[in-house]
Amino acid sequence: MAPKLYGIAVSPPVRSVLICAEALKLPLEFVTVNILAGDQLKEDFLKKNPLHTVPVLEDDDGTIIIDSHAILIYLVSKYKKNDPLYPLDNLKQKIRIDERLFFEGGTLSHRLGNVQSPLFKGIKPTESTLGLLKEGLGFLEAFLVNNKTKYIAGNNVTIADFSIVTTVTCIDNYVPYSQFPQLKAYIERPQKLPWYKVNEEGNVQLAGFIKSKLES
Ligand SMILES: N[C@@H](CCC(=O)N[C@@H](CS)C(=O)NCC(=O)O)C(=O)O
Repeated sequence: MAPKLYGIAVSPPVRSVLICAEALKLPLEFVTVNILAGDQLKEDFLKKNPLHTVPVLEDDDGTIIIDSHAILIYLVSKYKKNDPLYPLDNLKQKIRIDERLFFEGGTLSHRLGNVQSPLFKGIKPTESTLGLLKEGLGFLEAFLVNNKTKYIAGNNVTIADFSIVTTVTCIDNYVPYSQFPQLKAYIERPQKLPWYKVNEEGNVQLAGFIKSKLES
């Protein structure tokens, strides 16, 4: 049985997992949880994930994982062990990927959430929350400038790119990444790869939603 992925395509972390499945050619059973309609607060879903966030992965043996970064690690480690996307057998490369994933979850997504969650409740971003988001993009620019790599954790695509690309293309609606030259060049690289199409539809839908909220 294919693992079940609970989520909705407008969510960047859900899209990072969809991209990973596409890159691995792994079939997933997609179960829509419409967070815009409050489905994530229903009792059945809260039993799976008390944090009421998507994505959630439920594997066929009952294993439940409630964080996109952990899901990315799990899928590659289980279904394509030691692939360059997440090489368990190469500690130095693996730890760089982990570091970028923790940065994405702990800093970048967190700062995006501080802009986006209030906006969805009708509260516009402030100079301060936008400033922190811009600083977050600046950190990515510094990683790329300092390390001179083509991708965010080295010179090949890894699961860290799946996570960073979906978030940065969403942040673009608030703070354009094109003002950071290395970041711009980096984000354009995966856009040419076959799996990138998975990011597009949900990203466009979310952009429309953000625009309408910013203009209301
Ligand atoms: N750290 C989590 C964050 C997931 C997250 O914040 N998801 C948002 C959508 S992008 C969500 O489900 N929000 C609904 C809610 O908080 O009720 C991950 O990467 O999986």
